[in-house]
Amino acid sequence: EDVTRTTTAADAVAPEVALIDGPLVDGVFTADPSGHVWDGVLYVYASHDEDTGASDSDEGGHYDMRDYRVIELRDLAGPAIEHAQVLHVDDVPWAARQMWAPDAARRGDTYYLFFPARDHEGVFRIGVATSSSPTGPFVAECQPIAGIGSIDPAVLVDDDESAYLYVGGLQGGQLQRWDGDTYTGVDTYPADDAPALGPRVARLTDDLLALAEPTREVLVTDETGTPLTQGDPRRFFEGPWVSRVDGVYHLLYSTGSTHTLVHATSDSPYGPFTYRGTVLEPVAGWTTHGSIAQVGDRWYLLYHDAQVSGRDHLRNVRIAPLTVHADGRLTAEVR
Ligand code: FUB
Repeated sequence: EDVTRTTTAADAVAPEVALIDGPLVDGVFTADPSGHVWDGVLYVYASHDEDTGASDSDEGGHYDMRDYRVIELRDLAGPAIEHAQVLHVDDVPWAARQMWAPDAARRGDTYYLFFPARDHEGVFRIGVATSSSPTGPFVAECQPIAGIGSIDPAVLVDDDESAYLYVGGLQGGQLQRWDGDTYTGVDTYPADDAPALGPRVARLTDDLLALAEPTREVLVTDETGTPLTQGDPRRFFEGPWVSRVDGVYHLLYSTGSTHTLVHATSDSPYGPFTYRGTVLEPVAGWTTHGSIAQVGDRWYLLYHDAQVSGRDHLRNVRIAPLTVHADGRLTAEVR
């Protein structure tokens, strides 16, 4: 298989900046984009969706991804370069299947790929792999990161170089089976009128390979400081992502069954975060998942949808301009 694939340049122009219109890459399904700008280049770390024949289930068994892709954008108008052979499940000793949403980080000359996968007992764990190149290939650590599980890792490297690892996803993502840092194997959801289950966060060690502290739950509240309840359509479901915008920490996440990408703000990477509203209205397909990245002086949303395939588990990564409103709200301009 080719290691790289290239799309044609953009055929649509946003009001101020030319952007690729439509999927960033053709001929391959990609999802769960995590965007990072390093040395002026936008790198998008993505799941690689495939139809392996795995059966559909409430636990997302048909999201049966086996490897990751990196999409490199030196110009937002294109072309986009897709790098394959970044990390494959067969090269991760502890992982059995379902390489779900990844993220990446850089420290010094080393690039880190954080990823979830089910282990050989069917438990979602978080792994880390390293490379000397932002486009891999990455070499995985032999064991998953101890003291943390579930899915959808996202790493914030703060201005003081402290790095925080966020994780979490309900239902197929198994967050409801964790009691703190212990996997119980039992689905335990709060009552609809009780505080919702939040994602978890912990600071990473300086080498980014382990937790420096136990995880803690990230609380999301309404504007009065009252925790969102499990029955609230705005509550957390999966896909946590934290970025600092104008000095404020923004937590993006998917609300799951209400299919909306929303955000909440805080003055601390640990929260509590105050719910602020919708970033992206529901897209085609059951899942929604996004990240934001600043290129030059403008912010962009990376997201996916299932518009091309019409099938929930075969998605395409896209980019849209993001407006940072004067009151701190974020909204994407999807055309
Ligand atoms: O891609 C598999 C799962 O779907 C991700 O981990 C979730 O965030 C959702 O996008």
